[in-house]
Amino acid sequence: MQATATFTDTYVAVNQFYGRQVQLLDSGRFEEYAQTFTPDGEFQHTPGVPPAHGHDGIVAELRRFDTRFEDDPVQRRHVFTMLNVVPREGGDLDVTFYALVLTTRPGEKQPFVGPSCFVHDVLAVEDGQVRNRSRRVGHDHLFETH
Ligand code: SDN
Repeated sequence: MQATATFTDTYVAVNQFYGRQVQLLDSGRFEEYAQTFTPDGEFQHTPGVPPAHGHDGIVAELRRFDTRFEDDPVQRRHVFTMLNVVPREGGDLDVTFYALVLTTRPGEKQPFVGPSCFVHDVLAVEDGQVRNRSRRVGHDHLFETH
């Protein structure tokens, strides 16, 4: 992205970033997913689970979470929608959006849907590169306020 990026440029860049990022996550490429965060990036995917910090911490947390599917092969897809991109003074972006997790099991045409999530990201845009400084995922069924 250029220094003179319009809001439309920014919105498109954020969408493209999320498309790449979520496909890394859903294909189990956790190292590459972690690299989409800044080196000191913070990631909390579930309220009550301590946030992971840094690339190694994020990979470790995703591997830990993934062990629940060791004997239960699934294809998970995180579907992001309703992006609300709010630029901050200084160039970071506050982004809030909805995320639905679809879980499909072999031979089952109908996916399981859930959790339904409300996500708050802080994105850094540096040298045209978008990265997460932080990601906090709220789960609707826990009925917490955002
Ligand atoms: O990266 C995300 C996630 C995410 O990683 C999640 C994980 O498990 C690993 C971006 C946006 C939303 C999410 C949501 C989740 C849900 C969470 C817990 C679960 O699936 O039970």
